[in-house]
Amino acid sequence: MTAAATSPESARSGSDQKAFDFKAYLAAQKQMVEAALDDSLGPEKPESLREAMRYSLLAGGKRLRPILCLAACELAGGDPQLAMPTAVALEMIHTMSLIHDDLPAMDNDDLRRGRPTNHKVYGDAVAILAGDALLTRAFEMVSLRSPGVPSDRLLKVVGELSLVAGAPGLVGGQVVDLECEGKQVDLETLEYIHLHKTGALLKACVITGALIGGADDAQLDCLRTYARGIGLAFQIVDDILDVTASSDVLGKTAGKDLIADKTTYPKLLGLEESRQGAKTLIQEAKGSLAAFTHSGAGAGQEAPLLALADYVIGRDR
Ligand code: GRG
Repeated sequence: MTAAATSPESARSGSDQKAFDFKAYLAAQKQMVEAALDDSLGPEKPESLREAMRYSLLAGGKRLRPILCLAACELAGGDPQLAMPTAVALEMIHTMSLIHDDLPAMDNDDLRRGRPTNHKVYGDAVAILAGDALLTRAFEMVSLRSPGVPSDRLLKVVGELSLVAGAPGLVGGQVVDLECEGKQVDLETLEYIHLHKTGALLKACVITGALIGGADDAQLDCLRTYARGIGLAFQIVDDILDVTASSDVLGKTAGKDLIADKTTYPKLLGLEESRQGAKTLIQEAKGSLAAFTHSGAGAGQEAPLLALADYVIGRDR
């Protein structure tokens, strides 16, 4: 498929969501994101580090995070191309977290995105350093490689990324997750883990995209509600897929939560109630976009975020 045949514009017809061709939109966005990711790592040295960074960054994946960032920028009335370096940065942070999560000292996994995990190929030390280099490159993408974006907006984006990558986000969620292995965990703690480990980065995708697009405070509030809903729903679906899907389809080891004796939504609530909970969160998330439907900059541009919310719950991997 050519980029022209599947451009985001050709995927949308006016503001009518029924006429929005999500499949074409997703394919076009993914293609653009893949190209930007490929461009983001130049001919740097040492070659061994570059290879390890590229191995995981270009290993495929749904690219949901960068696509959310671009869609939120557009919804806020901005040019999504201006948000591309930040979209790449978010995928770098995500990839770093996967590399570190798979290490023997953490989840100790052999398979990710359908291939051997980074440390299985390059060794633990290089995997740790490749993750570190991706994390720091993410900040470089925003602060030094985002032409055309006003610096006050970039500063806010840097702030969001530093919060999400650190103790108030991924690291904090991961620590509590590790501490809870093999223990009885209540729903409140489970929600804490997922809002930090998974939800925080998804929220940062939406908020940074909207910041670059020039969203005002009221719009950012609506988008925070949207992002919280899809973030939690995403993780509930992840827990469900861990017990219902195969490793082949997932591209990572299925049944891992059971093996590690982790508390999950299906374990606490059962499969059916978990599915229902995810559905409710997605309905609420979509409802929070109502403010964009008829007024303001970006009105009529909510179709991608509405469809992405449905994608979160309908995904099979
Ligand atoms: C070192 C700063 C620093 C942070 C790392 C390891 C860690 C702290 C956090 C773990 C975060 C983590 C791996 C959460 C799981 C999130 C999740 C459900 C990932 C799967 O995302 P998908 O399905 O994957 O979007 P693809 O491959 O499609 O991108």
